[in-house]
Amino acid sequence: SHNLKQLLASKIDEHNKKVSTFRKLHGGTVVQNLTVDMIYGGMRSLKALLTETSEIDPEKGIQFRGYAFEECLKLLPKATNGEQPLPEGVFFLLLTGEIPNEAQVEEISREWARRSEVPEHVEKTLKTFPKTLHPMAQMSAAIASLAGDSKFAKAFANKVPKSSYWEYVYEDAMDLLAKLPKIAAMIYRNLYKDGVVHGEIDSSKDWSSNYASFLGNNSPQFIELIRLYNTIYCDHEGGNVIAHTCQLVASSLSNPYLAYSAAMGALAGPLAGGAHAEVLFFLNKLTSEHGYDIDEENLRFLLWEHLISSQVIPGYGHAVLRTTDPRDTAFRSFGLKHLPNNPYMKLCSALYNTVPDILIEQGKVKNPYTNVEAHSGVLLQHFGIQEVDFYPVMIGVARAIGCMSQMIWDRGMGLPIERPKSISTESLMKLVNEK
Ligand code: FAM
Repeated sequence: SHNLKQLLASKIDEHNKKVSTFRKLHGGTVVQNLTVDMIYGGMRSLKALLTETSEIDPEKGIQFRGYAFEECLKLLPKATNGEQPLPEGVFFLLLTGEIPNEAQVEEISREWARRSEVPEHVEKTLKTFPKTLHPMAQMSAAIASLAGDSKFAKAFANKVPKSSYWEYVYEDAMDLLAKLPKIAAMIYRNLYKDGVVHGEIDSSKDWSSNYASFLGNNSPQFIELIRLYNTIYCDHEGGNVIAHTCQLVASSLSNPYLAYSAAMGALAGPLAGGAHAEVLFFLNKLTSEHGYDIDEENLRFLLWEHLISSQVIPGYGHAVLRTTDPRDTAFRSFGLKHLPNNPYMKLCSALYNTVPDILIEQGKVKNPYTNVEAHSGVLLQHFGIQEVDFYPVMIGVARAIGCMSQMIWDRGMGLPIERPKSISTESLMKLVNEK
């Protein structure tokens, strides 16, 4: 949308001036010491990446441009008769740092509807894939196959000035976000249903409404869940493998489609996108052996048994956060309101009241409270999305909001190609011995 792009142009300009002054003053300031353990430990807690869109606060959870998640739930515009924020609004917020008004959100909905058509070759390609090909591999391939239409790639070939790169990345980002719901739905319907995505895009509706109906469920509650889901998973600062992959690949000025396709490869890994399913497997295990109504004493016993066999309780604990994830609080209140009688929801509540005390008693975890995955899978199951292999695809649709916002800023700020220095164990030992 025209206005959003203009607003962005002035924001980027302003920000670049601020950064330039800051770097002149502090370019040589030491931020943090690097230890040997950080190098061997997946660079955990190494502050070496720049992400403007969001940041995780250990006490407050994810903050989108400085707004805590609860504030976003309150402040972001809702659909008529809806209670959940429209993800179009969080996209506006991540891009500009401002809470949009309803008209600004509406403009993005219209723009995404207008750009939503998926090229025929992508649809055909998806149809030729065997049903055994994992949905994430299909998603990655479908996104890569959009790269032929990249406006950024064309502009780059035409040697546009570096200062205008972001404008073309913006165009690709808008196109990609517009098409993702249909692509996800095509994968879903091909793999698990009749192979037909029902219904045309309705340009009077919001992004999530169209997405929900493509998936095959038009119910107002499911649409609301999709709005909440996309808002919840839109961004998670920059160091997670999805965002980092996307940023790394795009830093070589590869086009947004290829960068996001690579990010989908990262999300496909069980350590990244597998957690929704882990919670469901755990609930299935409990209920298949003990039914749905497990009394508290028995539940405590089963949880201890599980822990003693050195397994983790999925849906609890966090690497950074030190309190209940506010995003889980939002999922949980959605569940309590819309599916209070769902037997899994009841079991989740029993766990919610029991697990933290047990984890505290066990004395190992840094955070005994729920993370974002504690209820996510239960909610999707309730509305008929039963196929756990598909869950990362849904995260992939949502996370494009954050990854694309940041990519527009990466190019707007003219960030260089990523090229950290690697080191061998031998050289590292030598370096340490010389100290
Ligand atoms: N149940 C049992 N033990 C747990 C635990 C849990 N839910 N969470 C952490 N621990 C253990 C952990 O295994 C470690 O034990 P060891 O010292 O024996 O290795 C100890 O407590 C300290 O861990 P920590 O520092 O508190 O957490 P980490 O930063 O190492 O790990 C998680 C963070 C999320 C990987 C971990 O809490 C976990 O495995 N949780 C369960 C799985 C889960 O819910 N994953 C989804 C995470 C989600 F938020 C996401 O990222 N999508």
